[in-house]
Amino acid sequence: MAARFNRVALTGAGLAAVLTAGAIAVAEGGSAQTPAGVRLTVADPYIPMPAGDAMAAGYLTVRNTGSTADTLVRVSSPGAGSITMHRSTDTSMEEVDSMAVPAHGTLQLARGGAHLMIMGWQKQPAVGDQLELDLTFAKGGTIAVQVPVKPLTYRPGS
Ligand SMILES: [Cu+2]
Repeated sequence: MAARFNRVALTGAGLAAVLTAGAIAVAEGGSAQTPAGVRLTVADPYIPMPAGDAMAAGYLTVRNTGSTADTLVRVSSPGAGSITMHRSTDTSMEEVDSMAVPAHGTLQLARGGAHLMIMGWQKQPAVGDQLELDLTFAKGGTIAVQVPVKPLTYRPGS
């Protein structure tokens, strides 16, 4: 029994070390000893003002300038009860568990494509408000983004 517990503890320690290495790679970039790893930035986040009070979509672009692919595995917010990841199909949309962020690539959430579905707002959103989204990646850790609520007709760059 004791041996078995030891093994579990060791496994946990190994996992923590891997996560720490990932976090260092994000903070300091690549080095000679570690691969360039995962380097993530988030651009152009916005939420079109929802028509009703039920739900809103969230759009943003995740850029990975590192040489290691990553995966968006969870999105949460202190200001909303439920945030799910959706991809669009020809006729509708479906929830997915994760979204890939390729090495030297982008994950783009945009109108007509993949998006976040935000429900359970703590207060009715208004244009000009900001909602914090916490994006958790399998390797890159969690990035908190302040996402502005924009008019329904808003397009990034306009
Ligand atoms: Cu959706």
